[in-house]
Amino acid sequence: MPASARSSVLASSTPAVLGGAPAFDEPIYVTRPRVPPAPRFNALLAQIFEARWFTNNGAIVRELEAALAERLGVAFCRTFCNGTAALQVALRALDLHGEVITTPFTFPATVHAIEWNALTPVFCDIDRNTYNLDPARVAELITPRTSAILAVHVFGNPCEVDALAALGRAHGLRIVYDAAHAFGVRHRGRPIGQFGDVSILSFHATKLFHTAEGGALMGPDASKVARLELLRNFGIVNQDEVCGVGLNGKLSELHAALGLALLDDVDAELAARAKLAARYGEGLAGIAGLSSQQPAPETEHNHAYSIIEVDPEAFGLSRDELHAALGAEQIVTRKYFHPLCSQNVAYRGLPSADPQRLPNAHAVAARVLCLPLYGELAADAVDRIIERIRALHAAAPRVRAALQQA
Ligand code: T4K
Repeated sequence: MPASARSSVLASSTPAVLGGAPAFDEPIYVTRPRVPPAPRFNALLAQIFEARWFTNNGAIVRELEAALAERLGVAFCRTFCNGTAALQVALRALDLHGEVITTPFTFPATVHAIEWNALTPVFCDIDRNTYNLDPARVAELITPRTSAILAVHVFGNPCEVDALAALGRAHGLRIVYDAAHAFGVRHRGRPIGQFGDVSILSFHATKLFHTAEGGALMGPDASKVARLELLRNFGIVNQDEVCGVGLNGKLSELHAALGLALLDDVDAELAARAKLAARYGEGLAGIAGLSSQQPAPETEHNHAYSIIEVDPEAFGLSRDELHAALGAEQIVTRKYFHPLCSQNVAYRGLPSADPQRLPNAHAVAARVLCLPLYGELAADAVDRIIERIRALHAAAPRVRAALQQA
């Protein structure tokens, strides 16, 4: 039984910051990685040891890539040592130049991959409700220097793919999707990896499907695969020729084995998350000052994250105060994605990083809180988290005073 499910639910309903017992006697993390059945993983390890082949396009990596391409409904899927390297290679493979329009409301890796390719990130504001790039604002930022749009399906919520594709066609731009959060999502009847020129996935341990560390590139057009493979492996063509500035982006056989052993359990993970997400939705409904990301229509969501947005006036506590008060309950929440990438010292000097140009991104980053959600989280733990959020709302003035004194 996972630790979170074992975690005893204590009796007191007085918030811990007001002197009550914490809701949990051990931390409930924002996420926990799923582990595969040991026999399945051990059998793959035995296969690796027998072959004495640990990396460099091994049999397990190839098997995982084939299985992923089929499961994700894409023409190709190639694994990487992490999602960041996959994104670096994606941008390099497309021979981009000049400026890449992107969102500031994302994990730092998205924007770093642009900068590592000696391209200039141009920050664009997000839609206030979906938290994704606003295509109307993107259109205003396109110049002759723009070569691509790097959009993020943030928290697994699909971007406005049709509007972005239209901009790409009209201006001759590449569309790259950071789909790090979007494993298994389908939108308008199509797998998420079929949109854009190429999409990246992250298989970090915090993701619903993972290889401890890992990532992938996937897309609808397999003609790019040879170039991606070249760049993933130092640019080595063969023993007599190296061309292009590649990196070492390979996934090891050990990591691939973890992924292959977990793949059969993804449906169970998705189903469990959907149930818990519905439970959160019902339990939190009607609490003044709480709302959530607007889900894209016609979408099979993967519930990669459980997101609430806190209106400090109506809820009575700010996002940061709720984060701190839940922390005292042993409920570990995250302020994804605060601070914005545009606030990073490396980027804040860019004209597009001016906060006045990014009002929605700043508003969202100040209010969003990510609650614990993962397949093995116990339903009664979700109930207790909801109950604590209600209790903190009910006692908000006293909670605020207690936090200020602490
Ligand atoms: N693009 C986007 C939009 C991304 O979100 C990411 C990564 C990337 C690109 C880059 O992909 P990678 O190169 O990472 O493959 C985590 C992850 O490190 C990062 O992969 C992820 N996004 C980001 C959203 O979250 P942190 O700093 O929040 O992780 P950390 O260590 O605080 O872990 C969060 C919680 O997970 C912990 O409270 C406990 C739990 N945990 C974590 C690990 C590592 C476990 O239970 N077991 C574990 O092994 O960044």
